[in-house]
Amino acid sequence: MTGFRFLTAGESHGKGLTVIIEGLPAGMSLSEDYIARDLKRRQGGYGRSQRMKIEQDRAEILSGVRHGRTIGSPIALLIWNRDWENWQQVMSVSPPDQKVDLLTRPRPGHADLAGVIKYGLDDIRPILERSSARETAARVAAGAVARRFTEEFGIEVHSHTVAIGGRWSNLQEAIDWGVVENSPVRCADVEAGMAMTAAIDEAASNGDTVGGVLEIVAAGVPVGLGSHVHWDRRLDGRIAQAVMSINSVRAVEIGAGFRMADLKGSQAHDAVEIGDGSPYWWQRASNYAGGIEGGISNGEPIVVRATAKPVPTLRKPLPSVDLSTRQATEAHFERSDICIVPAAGVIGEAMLAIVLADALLEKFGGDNLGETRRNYHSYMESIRG
Ligand code: EPS
Repeated sequence: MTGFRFLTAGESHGKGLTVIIEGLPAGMSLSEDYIARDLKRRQGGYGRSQRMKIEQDRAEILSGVRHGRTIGSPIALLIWNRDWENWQQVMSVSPPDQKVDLLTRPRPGHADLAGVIKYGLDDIRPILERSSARETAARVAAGAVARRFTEEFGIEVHSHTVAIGGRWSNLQEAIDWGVVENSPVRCADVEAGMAMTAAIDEAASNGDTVGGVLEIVAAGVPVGLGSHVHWDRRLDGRIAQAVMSINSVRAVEIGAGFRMADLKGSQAHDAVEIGDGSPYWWQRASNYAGGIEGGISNGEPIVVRATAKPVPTLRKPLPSVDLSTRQATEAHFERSDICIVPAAGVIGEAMLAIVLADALLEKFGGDNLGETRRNYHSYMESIRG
């Protein structure tokens, strides 16, 4: 990442989460209210834990913005953890006044066991705190800043839930994003959405959890982002890495993805036709490629799907071992989400917006937004002919 760079810091029950973002041009409008919208969307979704009732995530802008516009310097954001109050001893920066119990029963599916071994610890707590999906609040804040930038170029990034707990959306027609935003599971197929909430209820009553599939769509991406010339410049590779890095994600596909395995060459590609000039003089008959060919955006919507595994923290815990006694036992349980697929869609939007902001900056550069926009418009004019 050379255009849009960001780093997050923070533990799940520490004082808060911070992000530093670098690379955006000066002159872009940005507000805390704008970022708050995506943070709120991330906290929603049927099946979230009690933690979401405690937190009301809001990012304070500490730097990089003056009088409502970016000034070209790094943007620092801070999200306080309201739950910190209840964890002051456990997460105290200085040695605690009281004895704090060690966590020694790793949860299968989480970073617990491999983490304590790797970092040479006798307590799972430091691993759990940073591997928690709480970190994704910081990513969504960074993603909102990236989204604000991509909007300047007419790009819209959305997501919706395709499946939860084996209940699949059957929607054939175009997605109504308004329906998605009003659905408790962020599903465009209302009937399938009801089956998904029932699957979450059933898992909850059994002390279990469910995963699923989410789809992220970016419309309005110009042809020509990314490149075919090196593995690390390919847009599809960059998107796959970004989406795979989201907690719980275990598989990523672009366009027809895994379904390509069953198609013939004559069925799997998108014929090129003479278009009507909106936005180009050519058009595609279909979008099996999911908007990317040869690692380069081809002007069609970018379509990414990801599978999120069921949350590994279980009220009815799986067998584990105790690291202190070396006896067989059950995994640790504090509290847990039953399903995070709707939230994972919002986090996926953030990661896709970040990759697109990075690729836009790489292609169009610019130290102020006017310069970036001029470069973009002159390129678009030149390819429209
Ligand atoms: C999360 C906060 C966490 C979990 C969840 C995501 O809060 P706590 O650990 O205090 O309950 O709700 O984390 C996980 C699903 C996980 O596996 O770590 C959040 O803010 O999204």
